[in-house]
Amino acid sequence: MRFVPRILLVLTLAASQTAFGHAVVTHNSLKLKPVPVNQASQVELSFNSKVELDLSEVFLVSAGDVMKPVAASPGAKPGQVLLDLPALAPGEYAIKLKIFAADGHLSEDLLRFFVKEPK
Ligand SMILES: [Cu+2]
Repeated sequence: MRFVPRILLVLTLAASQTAFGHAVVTHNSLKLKPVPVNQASQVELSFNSKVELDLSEVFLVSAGDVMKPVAASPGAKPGQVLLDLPALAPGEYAIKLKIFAADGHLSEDLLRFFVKEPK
């Protein structure tokens, strides 16, 4: 039992290094505002830290794992990034992120979303 506190300390340190210093998506507009059908649109992402957009890569992933680069520009607030999506047919898509935080750490994320015909 004497070793348990030390293991917990190591786990806590590892977890905090993951939580701080890396760019993590804290908000994305996909949940609130669905991507419209056959119409160019913009997706808003917020990160927990400043992002180096020049070093980051964003892709739109379509059926069959087809990847297309997506233009990303800084938003008005710190850590905010705007993505320009092309007009999309109904279907399942994902946004693949390779984001460099201001501290130079790379983090990857995949945001899945659907484009649905309005009812
Ligand atoms: Cu980091």
